[in-house]
Amino acid sequence: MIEEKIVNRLGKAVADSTDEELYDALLDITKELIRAREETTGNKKLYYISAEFLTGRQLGRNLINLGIFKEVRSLLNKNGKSLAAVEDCEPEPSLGNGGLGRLAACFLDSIATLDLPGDGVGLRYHFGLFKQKFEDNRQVEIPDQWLSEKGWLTKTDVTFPVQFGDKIVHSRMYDMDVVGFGKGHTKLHLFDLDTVDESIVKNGIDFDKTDIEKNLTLFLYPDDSDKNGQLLRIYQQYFMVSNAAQMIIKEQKDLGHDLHRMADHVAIQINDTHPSLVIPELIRLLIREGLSFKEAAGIVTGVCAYTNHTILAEALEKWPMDYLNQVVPQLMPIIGGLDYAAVCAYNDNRELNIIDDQGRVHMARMDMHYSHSVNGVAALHTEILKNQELRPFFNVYAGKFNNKTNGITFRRWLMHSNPELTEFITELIGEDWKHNERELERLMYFHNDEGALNRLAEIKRLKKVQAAEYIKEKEGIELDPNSVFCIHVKRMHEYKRQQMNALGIIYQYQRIKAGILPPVPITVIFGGKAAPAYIMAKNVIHLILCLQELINNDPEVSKYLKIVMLQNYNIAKAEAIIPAANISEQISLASKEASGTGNMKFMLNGAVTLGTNDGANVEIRDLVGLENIYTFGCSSDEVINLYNTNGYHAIDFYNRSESIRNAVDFITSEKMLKIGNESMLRDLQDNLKNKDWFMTLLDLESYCSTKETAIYDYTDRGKWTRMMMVNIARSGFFSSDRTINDYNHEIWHLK
Ligand code: 26V
Repeated sequence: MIEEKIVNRLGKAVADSTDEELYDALLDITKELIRAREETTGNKKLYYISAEFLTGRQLGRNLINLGIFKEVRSLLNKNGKSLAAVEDCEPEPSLGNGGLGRLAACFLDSIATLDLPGDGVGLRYHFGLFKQKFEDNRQVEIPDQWLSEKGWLTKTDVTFPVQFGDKIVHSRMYDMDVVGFGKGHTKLHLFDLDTVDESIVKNGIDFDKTDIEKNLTLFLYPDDSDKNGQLLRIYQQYFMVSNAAQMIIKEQKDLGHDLHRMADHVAIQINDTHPSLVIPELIRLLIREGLSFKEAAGIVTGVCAYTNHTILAEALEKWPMDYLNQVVPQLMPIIGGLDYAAVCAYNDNRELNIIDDQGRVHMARMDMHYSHSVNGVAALHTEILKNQELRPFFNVYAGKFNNKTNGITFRRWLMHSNPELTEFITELIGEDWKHNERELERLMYFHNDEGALNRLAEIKRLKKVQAAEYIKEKEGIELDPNSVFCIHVKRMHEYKRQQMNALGIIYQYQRIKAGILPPVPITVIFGGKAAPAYIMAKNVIHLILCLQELINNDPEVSKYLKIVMLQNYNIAKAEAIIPAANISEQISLASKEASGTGNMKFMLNGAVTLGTNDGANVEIRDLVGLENIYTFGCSSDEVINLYNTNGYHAIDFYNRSESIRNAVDFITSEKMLKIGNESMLRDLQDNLKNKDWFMTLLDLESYCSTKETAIYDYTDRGKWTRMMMVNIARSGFFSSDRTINDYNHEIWHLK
């Protein structure tokens, strides 16, 4: 049937068509098949509002969820074509920046799969985050031209008026179908403005920040280092939530639901603080519909739930009142009223005020007062929220706090990215795990079975060969599949401590130079973008790229050590390399990584975690046992105590340890200065010695010695493959289907 449809559409045989033509045809056919499926409905509907949806490419995902991936693949093969090559024609939507956005995409996949009525709501950014290029060993940002005439997004006639001060703009809604695995069909609604003008972007990613009608949805997280940048962020956020709120009210009215009973029919999940203005906006609209302020505030509290994704102070948004006054004056009386009610209720406890003494509006505080649920994203993270960061709120709202440990969709992160392992697992334990991931536990029967372990090792080796080919093609760097692959991919941030991995590389380099060789050659793969204004993160990229140049071109060292920093790390690259990992680097400063989700993807693909006791690593450790993970470094309690007592001084660690000194000094050695930029490398080095806010040197020695143990163990094939099998067997807990079930049963109560 599909072959016939393709031929009809293209007017020629599959074998005579180009990959682009086949992609275009499959796009249309797949969309048709999804639309033939009824949309999931129910008495209560969820709206998942998020500034980011890092959906990744859709063709493969949709074919898997429709259950026709294999058929299409063999149809193409039969005609001398490759589905992978066809999939490669799809531009990847650039609608997210990291874990928070990818989580939202996994959640949509699970919501549809569980056949729950729930849609995503966000923005249609023309150039997304930005595209990362490396020039002169530095990150350069350019617009990501991911949008095309034809794609998965469908332009609709739906439009809402949105008021910006004394101006009214008219939105346009675009929809993407989200098809579930087996059943379910929901939507992602992305709003835009027809007047946005891509031609105002000049010199990389610069543009006039004042012209809102032309710039509103150009970029995700436009630079906010000046006032106009911050105003633009508020414009974007309000535009997103005003559209969401108007759409929700319209849908409720269309269904004939009584707005007084909205909490019975609507759940809103606020994904971090970017959508927080939905609270006052929905209250404002309900008042316009004739409800009192008090009733409206009560209803909105019953509807809304807030997820916190970070304890980093700089990411907890607070907007100056006069900025809000300029962009959304209509919300100010509401926000003032909400603050007043909260202040009265809590006896002027200033820690609980929404508006602080400096006239700044704290978004997370508004969320906590006016949501019925507040959740963290991993067990440890939720405990830290309750006992430290949000303690004053926990004291008054203990019942609102709950944990929802993150998850990932196994459809993309195993079935699509690793079909070989998928087949093998199915051979061993049957198909049931695809619908109930906890069934992977059955793999424990095979964790001492030599035949099964050998097959597992062969598959890993195959994925390494494929990844090496991919990297050769995309980055021009040759890798040895017999080396141990250590992979460290995530946003560039000091708390994630890519700089610690780089110092570990220097330590290895110096040992090789001194004639102490590792038991197996080592490959370290990095990937990640730095925020354009985050100077120190860019310096870390520079350090890694300089090390890559130095080490890969040193014939004496490169036999034992190779470095790759992937350009423009994205979902497609993640899918190509994660299945090839032996060691999953999860080395954040304990307490700072709320959860991490990459750690789960690696585990599922049979990598062993090398990590701190942070975020979901703690839950991975508890599931696999200490003998199947490598943990190191200070605990979150110790780290929090160091912060509270000002007890950490990087320079003491530098002075006390010769190996730390040697590694840090090397950053500005003659060899490095020949390759890199002196001031960037020196700033990074000074920072490590004198500030090091994220305590790199604190855990450096413990990191290097633990990594040495892991690499040594890797040479014991029996031991290592057993660890791989245990990791895969215990990963079922991290399915986003489990996470979404928990959200549904404990927060949303849909169906
Ligand atoms: C905040 C801000 C504020 C300033 C402007 C740019 C910007 C961009 C993003 C954010 C939110 C950061 C929160 C975040 O991405 N958290 C990550 O969420 C993942 C999913 O829960 C979790 O696995 C990661 O550990 C956590 O870092």
